[in-house]
Amino acid sequence: MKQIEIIDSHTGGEPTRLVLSGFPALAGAAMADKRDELRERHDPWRRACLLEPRGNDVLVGALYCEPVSPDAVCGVIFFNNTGYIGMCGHGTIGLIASLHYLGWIRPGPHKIDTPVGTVGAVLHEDGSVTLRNVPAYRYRRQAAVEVPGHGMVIGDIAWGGNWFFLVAEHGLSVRLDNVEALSAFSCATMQALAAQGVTGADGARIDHVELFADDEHADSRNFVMCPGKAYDRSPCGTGTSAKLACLAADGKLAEGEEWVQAGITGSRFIGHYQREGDFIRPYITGRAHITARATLLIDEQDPFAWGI
Ligand code: PYC
Repeated sequence: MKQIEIIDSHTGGEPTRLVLSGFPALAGAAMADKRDELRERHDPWRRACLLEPRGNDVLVGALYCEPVSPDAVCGVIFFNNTGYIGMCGHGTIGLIASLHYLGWIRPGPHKIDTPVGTVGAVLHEDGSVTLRNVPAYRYRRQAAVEVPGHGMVIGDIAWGGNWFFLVAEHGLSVRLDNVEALSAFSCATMQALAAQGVTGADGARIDHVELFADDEHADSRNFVMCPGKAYDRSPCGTGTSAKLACLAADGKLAEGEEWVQAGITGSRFIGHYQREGDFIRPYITGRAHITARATLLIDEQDPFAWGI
């Protein structure tokens, strides 16, 4: 049987499956080239690893790769139930916690190559991790989209390592007991954005929708819908980065000031930013816990060997 070595973790409730070995070797000088090769030539491996019967829709995969830059500890390609995502904040925190669990890294600063750029991560002595994300920015303020069954929805479009549509006025209760309605609304919004040609820069598809509400124990609570129709159980590292970019653009959060972002399950990330020209540099702190170390087996006789 084919074997895939994995470590599972969760960051604020959102799972990450780190693939240590077993996938085909990927050619390419840049992480984006390796990601494209995985997508175009070896996508069944993503499916086998993440989809049922071995996985589920919520899992985010992280393929451990050799670094492409001299000072990075590794490279990583993130993927989910439907395809590939540029960056993943909770996944990077899970990756660092997993490498620490293996004894491959020690507390301190580390660099990681991703398909959208090199990110930094500081592993603290208490096990928490501060991600230094790729530069983030708000692309459009108050963009409008007509969402069938809901009417006109207004939101900001921002890049935080993925493209986000951030909505403050939606009329929904942002609580765990309302995820069905939140999911239906955000999926409808994502479809409407695509259908009406509302995109990120250079026509990029907006594949995350983020809804906000007040929170008693944080500066804000969010609900983040990911591509593939699974919502983020954590506050979403790239989503919190996009939020920081909007707060900075609106002059609502000063450079270096702390922002506590709660997610729909009540877990929290702490963020701040530094200005870098027209961009901001987001820093996101969170914590991951290891949940399993295992070997996935692929039996070629199994009709569902490569996922459902
Ligand atoms: O934490 O950036 C994140 C993320 C993206 C998709 C799921 N989580």
